[in-house]
Amino acid sequence: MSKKRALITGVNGQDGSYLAEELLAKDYEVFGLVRRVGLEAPEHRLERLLPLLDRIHLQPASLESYAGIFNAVAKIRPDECYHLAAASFVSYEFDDEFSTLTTNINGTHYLLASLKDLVPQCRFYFAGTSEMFGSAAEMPQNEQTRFRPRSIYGISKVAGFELVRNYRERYGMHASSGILFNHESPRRGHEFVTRKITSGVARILAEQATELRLGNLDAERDWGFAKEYVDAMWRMLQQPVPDDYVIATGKLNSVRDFVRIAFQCAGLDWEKYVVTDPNFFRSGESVALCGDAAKARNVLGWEPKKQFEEMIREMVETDCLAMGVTLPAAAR
Ligand code: F7E
Repeated sequence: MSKKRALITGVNGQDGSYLAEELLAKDYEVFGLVRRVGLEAPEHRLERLLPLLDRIHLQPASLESYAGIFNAVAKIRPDECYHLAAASFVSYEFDDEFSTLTTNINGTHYLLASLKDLVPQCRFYFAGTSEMFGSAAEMPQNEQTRFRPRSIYGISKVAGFELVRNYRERYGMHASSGILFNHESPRRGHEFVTRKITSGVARILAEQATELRLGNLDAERDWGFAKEYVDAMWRMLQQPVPDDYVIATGKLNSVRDFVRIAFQCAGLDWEKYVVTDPNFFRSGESVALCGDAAKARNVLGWEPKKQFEEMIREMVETDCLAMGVTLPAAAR
């Protein structure tokens, strides 16, 4: 039997690289959509994919071009498509909200329309987000909770979510959305607070920095482990019927909690190093969102396993290793 073909957009991101690994381990043929510049300098732009480059196929295409997406889908003819690519940093939105909206909405639309015309039986996953809940009126949030996005990014994702539902209902496509709460790992981008903290700890330990500047330490998030969250994506596409699922841990922690544990892992007292900086505060951000993943547990058999502390330690250790420093024995 021929291998299943999976297409991943955003394959060089945190989630894309974990998903590519998982699908290769399941014997899929994996195709990743990347920007053309990525192919010019893979060692810089496709860093997370370096160990996989000889086992996956990379297809250059821009999410901003319908023709490019259509041609890529026509060439690959995937059995499963995981649409992870997006402008995803919440607080950039006010720098270029027009581009966040157009890229995220059109990219999703181009992909769905191409799949419908070329391979309508292809199963489709859309990366929704807890940012769609925004200032949600209830806690915790589940699949029935009304969306009230508070960011342009959240609005673009609500539009994508509705496109997916529309293609599912109107054209009978097997299209599902995951509503994923924050998920982190040693592969997280440095602009997000968790990686900023763990790499900051490593720099301080390596004596390359003396402080770490952060925004609101009281902000709370439901943080899970990214590798487990991509497994939930795959599970959604193996269901007989498409549907939408919240993926979350159901536990809230503050940025301060994350900071304290990360510095503790390095045997350091965080209060000596962390400086709050108004430049990193966000106005009108989402309230503390906390997910109820009961449906994913019951239908997909999915549940989060890695503990918050364990994930932070893994992130700190990886960043320290990259800086050439080891954690002090007492803190290990
Ligand atoms: O912020 C606070 C910040 O940028 C987390 C994306 O994957 O998850 C992510 O979005 C919290 C916020 O992620 C700093 O105000 C304090 O309350 O790591 P973040 P995010 O905005 O929650 C959702 C689910 C997505 O879908 C997104 O794509 O931390 N915070 N001080 C800070 N945040 C940053 N970045 N930098 C700070 O210095």
